[in-house]
Amino acid sequence: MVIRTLAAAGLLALAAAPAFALTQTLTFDSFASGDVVTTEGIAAFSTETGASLRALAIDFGTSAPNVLGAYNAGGGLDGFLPLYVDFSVGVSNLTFSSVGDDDVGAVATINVFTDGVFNAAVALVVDGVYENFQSHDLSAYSNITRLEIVDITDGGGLGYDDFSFTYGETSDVPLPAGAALLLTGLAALGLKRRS
Ligand SMILES: [Ca+2]
Ligand SMILES: [Ca+2]
Repeated sequence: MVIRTLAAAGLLALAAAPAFALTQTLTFDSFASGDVVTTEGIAAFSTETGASLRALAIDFGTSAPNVLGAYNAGGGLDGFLPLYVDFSVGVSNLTFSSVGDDDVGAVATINVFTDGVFNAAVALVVDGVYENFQSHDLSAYSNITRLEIVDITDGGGLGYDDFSFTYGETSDVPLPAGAALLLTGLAALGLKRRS
């Protein structure tokens, strides 16, 4: 009876335990310049069929040496190609940088998908200072599963870097293991009480 009450209290405590999150920042800096990038961390990167995304050594002074750039089927750098980012699990607190902006204001559209469905179209706004990393904050959205950066109009196109996010906030604790630990602990408590 005592154990059962303790177990119930313990399970409640487990359920109410603060959720934890892992953080990843994808920098493309572990690639050699020119390498094709399809995945980093829990993200998959893609663009139009036949084109590719590559790590590109352009030192903008922030996250050296590489940024992510799109190359067309002919092998030429083409910053107007769309960028698609798919996350293997939903992510939150997402920020990323665009680089190489030449124009001022909204120069692309970010389609945000959450829990697998389209949620919002957000303007990608830049300051026109080519050398600056332009940070974009999507922390208003939780459980982002896909980003599409499309309709790029910036002169010469854009590059990207430093996708940072958290994930695994719901529960990454394997329940059987957690429950086993809990029960072991409670059994020990029960034994102590009896002695
Ligand atoms: Ca980088
Ligand atoms: Ca540009």
